[in-house]
Amino acid sequence: SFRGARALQLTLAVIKPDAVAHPLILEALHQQILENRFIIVQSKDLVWKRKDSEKFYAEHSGRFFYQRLVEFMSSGPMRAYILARKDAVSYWRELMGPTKVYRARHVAPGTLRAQYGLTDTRNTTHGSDSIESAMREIAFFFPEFQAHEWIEREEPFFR
Ligand code: RTP
Ligand code: MG
Repeated sequence: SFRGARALQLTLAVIKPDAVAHPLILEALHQQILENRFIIVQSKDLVWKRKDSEKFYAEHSGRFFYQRLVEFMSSGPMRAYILARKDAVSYWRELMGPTKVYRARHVAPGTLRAQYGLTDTRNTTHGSDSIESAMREIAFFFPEFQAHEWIEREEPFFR
């Protein structure tokens, strides 16, 4: 309905290099996106240069895990998605589960990180943590994407 379409929200989801490296895990994660009724607005496979990685994670630059995070995220191909859904931002983060894999396995065993995560750094997926982050991160991964045009078009498209 008209009202329902208005409630759609965008988020940025990324399948990280640890998961893309394993075709069955990549496929399982993609399947989870579809089963949870996200609309895949755009997706692409890409590889980061070290500079991209450093820029994206600049907010963590002082942290002890920064170097290995930056190295890991530029170590091989990943897949980025612009996803749309009601409450997309929080819904995708719920599906991913806690950042730390041991914690995910303990408190949220059904989540993506609990099922497929390897370590606290190699934890399968990324998801924007707010609507503002989503807009910034979508622009980082998809500089050509016109979020405002998409939001205006969604009404007639989903009516
Ligand atoms: P993200 O930003 O990727 O959605 O993850 P998050 O909010 O759940 O976690 P955050 O604290 O923002 O950390 C960003 C990414 O850094 C890696 N990390 N490694 N102890 C570690 O080795 C460690 N802690 C965090 C993870 O890849 C995490 O997703
Ligand atoms: Mg974060």
